[in-house]
Amino acid sequence: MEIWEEQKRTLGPDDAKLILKEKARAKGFDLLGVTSAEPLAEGGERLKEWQEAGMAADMGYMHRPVELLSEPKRLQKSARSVVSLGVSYYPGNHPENDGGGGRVARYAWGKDYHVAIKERLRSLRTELEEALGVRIKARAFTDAVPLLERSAAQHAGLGFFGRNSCLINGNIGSYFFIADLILDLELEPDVHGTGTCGKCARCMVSCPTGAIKAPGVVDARLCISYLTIENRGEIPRELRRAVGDWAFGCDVCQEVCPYNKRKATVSRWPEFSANAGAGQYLKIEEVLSIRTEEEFEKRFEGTPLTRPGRAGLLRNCCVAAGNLGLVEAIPALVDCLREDESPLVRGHAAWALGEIGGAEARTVLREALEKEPDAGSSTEIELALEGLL
Ligand code: B12
Ligand code: SF4
Ligand code: SF4
Repeated sequence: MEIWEEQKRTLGPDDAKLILKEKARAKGFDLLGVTSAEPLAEGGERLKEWQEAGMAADMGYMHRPVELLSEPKRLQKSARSVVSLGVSYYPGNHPENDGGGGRVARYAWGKDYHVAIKERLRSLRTELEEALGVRIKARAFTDAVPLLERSAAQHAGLGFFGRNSCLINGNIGSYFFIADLILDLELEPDVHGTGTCGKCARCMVSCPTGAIKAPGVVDARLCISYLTIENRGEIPRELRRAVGDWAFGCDVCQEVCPYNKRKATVSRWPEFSANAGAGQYLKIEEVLSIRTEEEFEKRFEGTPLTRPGRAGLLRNCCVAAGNLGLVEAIPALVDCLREDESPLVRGHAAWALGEIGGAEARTVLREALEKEPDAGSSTEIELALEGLL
């Protein structure tokens, strides 16, 4: 132990970083930068304002004290450096939605990134220990631990904050995950990332729900990504039409971004390609027919799509079906309305039937209203029927 401590002291912070950079590149990471473990002051202030404005919605983990999210030393007392890594997940563009599918955001086409990235992060840390001959105390994570990852990554020079609040890198755009290694090793810090959106405001204008309230400020309560992934309740009626065909996440504010149009290059990780997971579109009728948690877990195991849970994903597919006017989905929606154990699913199925319309939808809704035990779902059915008159 003491020998290791001695060796650690003699290491040049630059040498260690070079070795780390080489190894990270070989593991498939596209970006790497270092920042000190000092508090992320500006990010913390912005987070506080965001929380106070209610923009964190019902995400319990985003209501934690600001210090917990903005001070790396709270996560690891001995922390001296935060290594921020970027990995492109860009799997290409969506083909036209000719088959009437539920659209999946690009980051979720393939395997669960938490698992894929963490495996490589762990082996990166081990290889670094071997190369440097020192034992390193580290925390390795992506999107799983309370830390303002975008702020840390901007400090580490990975990019700048776009008006859509995403971190943009001048060479690869914004379709990349951020991963972190908090180390008890002194590494040479990089200069903070710089860049600018210039006069562009395309993301703000294009956001379907108006969720980008000010440059760099996204109100999660309105964001389709929140509504379809983190939200456990209903998708507010007034927002449903704006959700369009998105069944999981949303990419609009990144699709319109000129940095991505020019710079996005396809990920080198096979785990993130469409054929490694759920892919570009969900078959709406197939998802609507999933009745048990076991069936749901089996179908989406190992992908990010398990996050909203069975009822959440069926809710989303109901909304997409309604917005697509998907007549083929009527039988599956009718089954949801009659049989699904979740009032959330029954209520959204009623809404979708109301949107698609037609004599069959009206008959089924009337019949369902007589049997519906849940007050919220009954209201959904009544409103759907009113819209059909
Ligand atoms: C909560 C959360 C969400 C919420 C809220 C998003 C939000 N914008 O706050 C929801 C569910 C909506 C969401 C959606 C998405 N998310 Co998300 N999310 C997170 C999470 C867990 C925390 C984000 C957070 O701290 N929000 C609080 C606000 C206050 O922080 P912020 O928006 O990041 O804003 C920062 C800037 O304002 C910055 N800042 C500091 N100084 C300055 C100065 C200026 C001038 C500006 C403009 C900004 C700025 O400080 C703030 C704090 O860091 C992070 C992981 C993590 N632990 O960090 C992933 C993360 C941000 N998400 C990610 C992704 C991929 C997405 C989606 C693209 C997924 C999708 N396709 O559906 C969308 C993008 C939507 C969007 N435009 O942000 C990636 C982003 C990678 C990147 N290149 O930016 C992250 C980093 C996960 C990861 N490890 O890769 N997400
Ligand atoms: S992810 Fe979609 S809904 Fe959320 S801010 Fe971007 S464009 Fe708006
Ligand atoms: S679309 Fe324009 S304003 Fe929005 S993040 Fe990209 S460059 Fe910035």
